[in-house]
Amino acid sequence: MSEQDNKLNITRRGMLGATATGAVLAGTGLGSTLMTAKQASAAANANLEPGELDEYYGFWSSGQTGELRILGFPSMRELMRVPVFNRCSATGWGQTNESLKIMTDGLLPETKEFLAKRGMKTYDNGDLHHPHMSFTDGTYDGRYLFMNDKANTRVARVRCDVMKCDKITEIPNAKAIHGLRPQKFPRTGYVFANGEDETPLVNDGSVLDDPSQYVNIFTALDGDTMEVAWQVIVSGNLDNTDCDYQGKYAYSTSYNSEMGMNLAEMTENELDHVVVFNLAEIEKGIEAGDYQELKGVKVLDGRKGQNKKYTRYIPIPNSPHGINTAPDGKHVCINGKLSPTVSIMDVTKLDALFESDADPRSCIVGEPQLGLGPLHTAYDGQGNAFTTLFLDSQIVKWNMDKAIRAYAGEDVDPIISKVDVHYQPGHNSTSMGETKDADGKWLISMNKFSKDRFLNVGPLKPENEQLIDISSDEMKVVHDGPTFAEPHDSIIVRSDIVNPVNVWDRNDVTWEDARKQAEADGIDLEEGAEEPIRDGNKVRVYMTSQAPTFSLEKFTVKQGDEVTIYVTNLDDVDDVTHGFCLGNYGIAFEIGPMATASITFTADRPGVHWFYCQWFCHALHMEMRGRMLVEPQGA
Ligand code: CUK
Ligand code: CUA
Repeated sequence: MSEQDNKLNITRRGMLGATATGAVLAGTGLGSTLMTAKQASAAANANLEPGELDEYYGFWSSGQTGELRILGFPSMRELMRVPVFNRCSATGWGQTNESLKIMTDGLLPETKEFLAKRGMKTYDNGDLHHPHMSFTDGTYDGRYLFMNDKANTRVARVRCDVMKCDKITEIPNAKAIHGLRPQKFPRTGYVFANGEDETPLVNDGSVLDDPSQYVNIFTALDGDTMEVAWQVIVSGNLDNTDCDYQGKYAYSTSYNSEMGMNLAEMTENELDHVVVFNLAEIEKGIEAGDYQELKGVKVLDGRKGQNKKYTRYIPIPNSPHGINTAPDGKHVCINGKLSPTVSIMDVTKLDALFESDADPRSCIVGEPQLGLGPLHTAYDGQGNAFTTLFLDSQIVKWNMDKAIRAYAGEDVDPIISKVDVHYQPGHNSTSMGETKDADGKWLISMNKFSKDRFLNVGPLKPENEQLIDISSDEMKVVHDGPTFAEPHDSIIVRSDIVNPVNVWDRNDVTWEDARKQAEADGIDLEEGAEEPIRDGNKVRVYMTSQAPTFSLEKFTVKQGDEVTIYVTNLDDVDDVTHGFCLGNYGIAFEIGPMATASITFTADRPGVHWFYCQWFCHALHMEMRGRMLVEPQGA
């Protein structure tokens, strides 16, 4: 669509929508008082006509579900679920050799051993809070999405060309990766990841109930290789993290500066802190050899009181949670959680902290009181900030410049307006809001409780994600979106930045191992083989799929054989995905257009076993099936 078509389309949609909304409201007699024309037209744009496409992609985490979700935004239509740390019945994620390679390659040797004893190859669960896209020059570049697993201390990457996870790295030495952000400038670059839970640095049981010997770990990964670049030991539990637009600093909120082990101890201090990481100094420290090597990673000491140039600790009230860099490239909001304040940090004042040992609080230039339970802040790119108030169940819109002037003594009120949300918001996100291209159109409030907002589905309720029009000072809730457990965070990315392919490239690395094995067997993956290749008790079955048939209508193996089935989908056609489901063997997976997928299992059930295509692909989809004949042992 040309830009002009796009404009025309939006105008037409806006006008039609506004008329329709107006008519409905006129019937209630409330039309003019409830909505301004501008708001009505924005609301209409959120409800797309059938066939219309969204202006943004939304990338959503899913908390303890462990997957990434893709939404069309602002329609809030869920478009796709991308399995990452979880298992997926539809796609075979966690079953296919290709996905297992991704899920296991980056595990620590000790974890592989621990899991093997439980008969597992990888963890079954994950807790994915923070999805963020790779950056170039301060804005999204459409290459990758990075995300954390708090449950099992991992960081994963999703390729934006195919929207599949391609790397998962378990982080050594740290525990419970929580806050995560990619480097904004000059590019990603580093991916910063916070270890939330404190443990002994060498956690082998030699130190147990002696919290004085516990530490926390901040990790920088290389976003290109997904290997750990370095780690820094810090004091206090690391919560959320962000970084500047200059490529000089990363910073993490830290609650529990007390290093307490229970609630009373953890919340004793009025002030906790933000830890600032000086990237250049850390790199110099590594070059100078000022580190210890632990589990193959260079670990520097950045604890409080070390007086080294790696870190600075800035006192912040009280158990701060979210930390968000503003699109102005200068200010950072630190959300007080137990304090009704948000602290504004000026990144241009950080150099002085490291160079002259200035008072750490000298970089705080504003600290407005906004309401109860500030957790996260988003931006409109016009100098305004939007902060979630968990306890007040509100979003507050406020002006950063006014907050800074008020802190300097001027009599100005930074608060512009508040809107009720339903209920208890955690994260919020604005369109392009965590980049220098924040556009100030939409805000999503990710509310932890929905209570009475939807039909009752039993004691476990969905969450409620509310779409808010922020194009004027008065914020307007225009849509309620129920979601299953438990997205924490989201990003909203202009659709022109994300350009996935429709069909896989046959040279994709995903099935490199399958390709090598086929070559060794003298088989072309794209041709398949008429008979299984036998190699002792290992049997390899190569087939292709083309709607509505598999290239093999049957194959024979022996009971006890270790069977690997490779399926290559030759349908070079948009949206023709096939599936391979082997009945009563617990086997099922997806094969995208022009992809290869494979699975390995022991054929320990003799008899006739049907396999079928489990992805509706053709009018004769039901007929797309075949038999695996398993000869009984000793036959
Ligand atoms: S944390 Cu969940 S509401 Cu894990 Cu991003 Cu703040
Ligand atoms: Cu192939 Cu259904």
